[in-house]
Amino acid sequence: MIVDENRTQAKTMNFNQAEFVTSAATLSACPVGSIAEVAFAGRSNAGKSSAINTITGQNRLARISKTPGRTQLINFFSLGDNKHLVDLPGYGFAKVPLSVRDKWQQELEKYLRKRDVLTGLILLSDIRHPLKEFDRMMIEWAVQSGLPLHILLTKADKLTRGAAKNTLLSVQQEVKSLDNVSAQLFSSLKNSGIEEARAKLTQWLTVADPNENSEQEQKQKVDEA
Ligand SMILES: Nc1nc2c(ncn2[C@@H]2O[C@H](COP(=O)(O)OP(=O)(O)OP(=O)(O)O)[C@@H](O)[C@H]2O)c(=O)[nH]1
Ligand SMILES: [Mg+2]
Repeated sequence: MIVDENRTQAKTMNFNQAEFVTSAATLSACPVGSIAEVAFAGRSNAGKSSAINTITGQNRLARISKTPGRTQLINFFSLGDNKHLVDLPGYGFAKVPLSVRDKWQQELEKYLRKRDVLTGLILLSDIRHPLKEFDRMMIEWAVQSGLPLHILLTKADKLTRGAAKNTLLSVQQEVKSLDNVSAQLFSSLKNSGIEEARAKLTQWLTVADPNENSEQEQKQKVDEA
């Protein structure tokens, strides 16, 4: 019996048809009814918003900026079927007033701790400064929380192919012993790494879909009959 996973996954994940839903300043303002979401986290300016645009093939979906601290709210993008990609404010940006930053960090932390439909974290790290202190904290937290985490080493175009590969290998080496932590190269400028990132998102968001399972089960029953 063969279940055509590609067919069902392609049906679920309409990356190109992603739509902006809402910007939430607090956990309680996050959309109700979401059944699964993957959040994009990382230092300010790492390329989170750019990656969401690249993965969805839409240049202007998430706002990007040369000025760090551009994304100041928790932004939700729908992929249909109540599944979402979530663009988080960056951490570690010094120029935002402390009071504002504390508020973000608190809401960010609340979101990460309490959002039970969160099924995975994409951690973006500039390949020229991979895995700084906050990134490591995020990885440690994800592992402790049992949340899968996938690292995008962003702006891979800034290094030669060989240097980028070496950085990837050393990051992979570093996370090798951790459960459900993986890494890949990514460049929004060169549109590279898109398929690998999409595959990870599809895997996480499809597993979380009860309808998808029952659809597969139904198909299985038909095939077995
Ligand atoms: N060369 C290169 N530049 C990139 C890439 N991705 C993003 N950038 C640039 O990096 C800057 C920051 O990108 P954003 O996507 O806004 O970063 P962010 O992580 O969302 O930043 P905050 O919202 O401030 O946390 C922008 O000037 C982008 O054009 C990439 O793959 N290659
Ligand atoms: Mg941003």
